[in-house]
Amino acid sequence: MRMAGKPKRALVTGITGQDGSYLAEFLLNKGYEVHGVIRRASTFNTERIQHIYRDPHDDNCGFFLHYGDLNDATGLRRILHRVKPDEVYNLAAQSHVKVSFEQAEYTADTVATGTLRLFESLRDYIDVSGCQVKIYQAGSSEMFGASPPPQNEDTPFYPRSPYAVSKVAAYWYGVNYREAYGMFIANGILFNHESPRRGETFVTRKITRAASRIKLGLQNELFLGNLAAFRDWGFAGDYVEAMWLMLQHEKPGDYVIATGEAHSVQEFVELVFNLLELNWRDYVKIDPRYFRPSEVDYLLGDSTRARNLLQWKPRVSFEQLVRMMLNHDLEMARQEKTLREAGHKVEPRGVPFG
Ligand code: NAP
Ligand code: G4F
Repeated sequence: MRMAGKPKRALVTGITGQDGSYLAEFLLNKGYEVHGVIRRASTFNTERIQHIYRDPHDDNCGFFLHYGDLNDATGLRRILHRVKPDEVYNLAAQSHVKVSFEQAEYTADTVATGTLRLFESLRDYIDVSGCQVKIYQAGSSEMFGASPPPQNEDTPFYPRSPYAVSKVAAYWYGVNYREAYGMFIANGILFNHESPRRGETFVTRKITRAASRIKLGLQNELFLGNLAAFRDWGFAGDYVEAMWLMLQHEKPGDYVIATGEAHSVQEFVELVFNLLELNWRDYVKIDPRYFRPSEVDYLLGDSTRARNLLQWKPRVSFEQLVRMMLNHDLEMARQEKTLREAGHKVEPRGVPFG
């Protein structure tokens, strides 16, 4: 139990990811002490949290990072005992659906068994310390897979990738640990959410990034896979608020978080290129390499439960989201162009592989 006047303490796995960075910002703004789990990497992987990083030597720092990995139970246990969190947000995952077909075992080990490791560590920590801990588990609309839209909490799961199967396992570990041990575990079933911080190999960011570079003459084509799939795309900043709200509710539950509006990948492409006054058909080429062995055709969420019980609703519309991402990537492309024109040898960040 936290002493009166002390800030609440949150532990976030996956803090270096898109959602982790927005959630950390959100919790810091609410006055939380935030602890994040980061993986050791040979290059910096903290770009998304650079702007909120605080030197641990400063008084009242309030933001701390710990090396850890969902594949390393001993380290997780140590972090729990050191941090003594009030709330744990499990966002860490190998989160790319297409990659999960190439690295199925690794994906299962991180997404399914990794979640189990964390829950087991938490179970023991709660038992030994006597402390209450509220836990958020990052579930996905991919779990619905081939179930027809609209999907809500009562829709059967029909996963279509190793990633989705692993998320279903993690979801059921959450339900089971809630029922077996009385742990406060909330499963968020979040539909696709994007932002200027979205990983560059997810389709939305791949499109806004490439279209911006095409507009400025830095590249002249964009290779994509299946344009016919429909997704319910929202803004990541809105969705992290829902994660927090789930843990403020008196009872743990499972919640769909979605906008209730679906668009095809082709519609996303058309809107982006139209905003840039370009004809997408002149630049977009289909490369079967980006097709998935089994696809999820249509995701459209019904988030009535979250809207009623958590008073959550999305604030950013589809078009606002596209414009936000495009403005960011246009600015990046402008900076790249300026450097090139000044004679600097500049490579685009990363390789367009995904
Ligand atoms: P993301 O940008 O891919 O971030 C994933 C995070 O997990 C990164 O911080 C990554 O660290 C970390 N990670 C990966 N493997 C790990 C491991 N073995 N141990 C510890 N950390 C590990 O994903 P996101 O979009 O923020 O999504 C957050 C969570 O929500 C994920 O669980 C994802 O599956 C789920 N989700 C996302 C969406 C969406 O539309 N964004 C929708 C539904 C559910 P590095 O930075 O070192 O790679
Ligand atoms: O952007 P995507 O890779 O996201 P996907 O597969 O929907 O998964 C994302 O959302 C899930 C929630 O529903 C999360 F759980 C998961 O972690 C991740 O964040 O692909 C969206 C659609 C797919 O139908 C894909 O086949 O876009 C299609 N697509 C077409 N061309 C492409 C491409 N996807 C990618 N990544 N790259 C392409 O070139």
